[in-house]
Amino acid sequence: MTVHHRQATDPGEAGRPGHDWQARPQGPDGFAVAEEVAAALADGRPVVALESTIFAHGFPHPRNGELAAEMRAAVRDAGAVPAVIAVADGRLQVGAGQDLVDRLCAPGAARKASRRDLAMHLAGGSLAATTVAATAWAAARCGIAVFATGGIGGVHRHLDGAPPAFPDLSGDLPALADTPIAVISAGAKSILDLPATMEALEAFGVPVVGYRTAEFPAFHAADSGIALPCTVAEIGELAGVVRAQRLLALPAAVLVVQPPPEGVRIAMAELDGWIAAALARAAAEGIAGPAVTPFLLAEMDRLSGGRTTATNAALAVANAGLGGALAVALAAQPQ
Ligand code: PSU
Ligand code: MN
Repeated sequence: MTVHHRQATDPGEAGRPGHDWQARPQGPDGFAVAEEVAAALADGRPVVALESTIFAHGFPHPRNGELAAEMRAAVRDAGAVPAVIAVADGRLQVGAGQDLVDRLCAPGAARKASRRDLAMHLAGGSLAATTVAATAWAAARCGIAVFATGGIGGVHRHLDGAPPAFPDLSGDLPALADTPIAVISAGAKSILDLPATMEALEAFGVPVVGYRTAEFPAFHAADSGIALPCTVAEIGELAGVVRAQRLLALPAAVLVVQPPPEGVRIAMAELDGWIAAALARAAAEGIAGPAVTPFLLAEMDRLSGGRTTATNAALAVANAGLGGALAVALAAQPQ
């Protein structure tokens, strides 16, 4: 492991998990945990949570349903059980099957639920896809140690004029601050303000660990120019960091980042034009709140002739695979 600019410390013998959210294989109240997932959790076998907003709001139909199947397959290939999380039928569903995934993927069918939206969608019986914030929280609550996604939400850029009194800051950031789970991502999208996002992660106490990269990836691109505090080269080292975080009973997630696979990376210079155009259109159309991220992703897809979506799919599948490998390593040598 390379700890940049800091002295490496030995976490020592891993102890008991410090946080007081016990694994509850049957699921806490308000949850419906799929039998396969519940059985794996009860046996201490590896499970990887997957978010549903990436399918319902991040990809065009029908590519979204295919991606869901590919991500689940990548988790299985690594030796772990996938658990897609969503809100349906008045419950937090953990381990959604293809039927529910298909319902979520139908155009316009699902709402978007960040952590603060969960109660209203549960109470209202809505069909809702969970964001990074909501998925991480639900997974940790069920005792799932690893969650894989594409990119996390962050601090949105703002265009011209005076900055808003409070930035458009994704609920993902404060959720990562107090949700003990490992989150695998390709960083945050280059449509965001990446330096501000990294500052926020630091302020919120979220460790960011590069898997085979010393730079914070910019989602479609490998290079943001932002140096990471810590890099690991092997799964065992990564598992060591996650165990140390638990040993210390720290409340935050461990954010694991890896760049998109080599063949599908897009140069920042090429992305910049699409980003500027997408942001300008969002501003002109008055897009705000939770609609911003889905709008920008769809615009980038259109402007790039589908290239950003292809990159997004490839990195999401790669992250699911890395999540599976990490879950296997953690399960092999539990606390
Ligand atoms: N990044 C992507 N695709 C996505 C998202 C992020 O590449 O679909 C979704 C995730 O669910 C993330 C959410 O949690 O967007 C962030 O939205 P907001 O900025 O409104 O919190
Ligand atoms: Mn927002």
